[in-house]
Amino acid sequence: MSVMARLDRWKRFEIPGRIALTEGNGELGKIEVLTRHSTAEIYLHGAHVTGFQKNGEPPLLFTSQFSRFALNQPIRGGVPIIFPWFGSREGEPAHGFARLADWELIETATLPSGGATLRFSLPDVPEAATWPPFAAYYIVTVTDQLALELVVVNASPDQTFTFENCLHTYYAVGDINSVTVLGLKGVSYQDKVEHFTQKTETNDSIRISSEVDRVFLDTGSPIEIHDPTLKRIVRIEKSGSQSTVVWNPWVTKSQQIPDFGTDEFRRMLCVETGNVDRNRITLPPGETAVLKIIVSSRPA
Ligand code: TA6
Repeated sequence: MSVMARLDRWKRFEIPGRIALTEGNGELGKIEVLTRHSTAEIYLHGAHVTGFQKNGEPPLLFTSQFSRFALNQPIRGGVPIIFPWFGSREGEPAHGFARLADWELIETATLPSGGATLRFSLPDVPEAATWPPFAAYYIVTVTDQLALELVVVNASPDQTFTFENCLHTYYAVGDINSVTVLGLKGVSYQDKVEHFTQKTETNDSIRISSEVDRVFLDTGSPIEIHDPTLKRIVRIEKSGSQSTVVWNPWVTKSQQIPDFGTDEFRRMLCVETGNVDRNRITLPPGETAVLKIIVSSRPA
């Protein structure tokens, strides 16, 4: 069946001039969003936002030129949805099964401001069978900002549901050497580059000049990425999140990642928002957890 034929069942969610279903890379279904202030693109595979760009600004998100676009493979860049676990897990795909699933588009709407919102739901996937029954939704709101909301409902009548989640956002930067990250002073973190050594951030701002893979815990603070090269400050407001992860693979690690260009680390930085490790969520029966980020940018 052709891609467009497969996308047919979502045709009713198209909104002329705002939301269009198209064939993306690798014959995957892609949604193009056009608003008064910005454009965005979202793959149904992983409900993966691969692009967001405000009118008159360079792209806000980075997606690798070497990304795979295939079922059973995560997309490299944009915003992978990490759920229900973060990191590696014996015999299972890294970072959970949500980013590998084809999500269902269940609702679209325009906003009075000229923006658009799209709602996705995670279908029943075989990998979910060993977890308590749950429902997961993802709401993408595109205006002059990008708002992303991962909603998880524990559908079990009697079991708690314990999981990790993370919006593993790849931001585009002009030159990694000149970028600073603000908002993490005084926060303790696990340094994955040094075998999970526990440390505390003492600097007002973080500079990246080698491989960085830090899991900051017990922090609800907003983060800013100051980018003098692009003359832009990116601000990440968050709610329902106690963890922030900062990742740049730098030279050696980049070379080990097959779907990542050797030099691409210079133009990206992951600042990820979620609940991992001791911040994992334990949801009582019938309860809902909402993880939300609002990403905005302003001139530096
Ligand atoms: O969040 C940082 C991290 O967990 C790193 O350790 C790193 O390897 C990265 O995510 C990318 O993981 P992936 O499975 O997408 O290759």
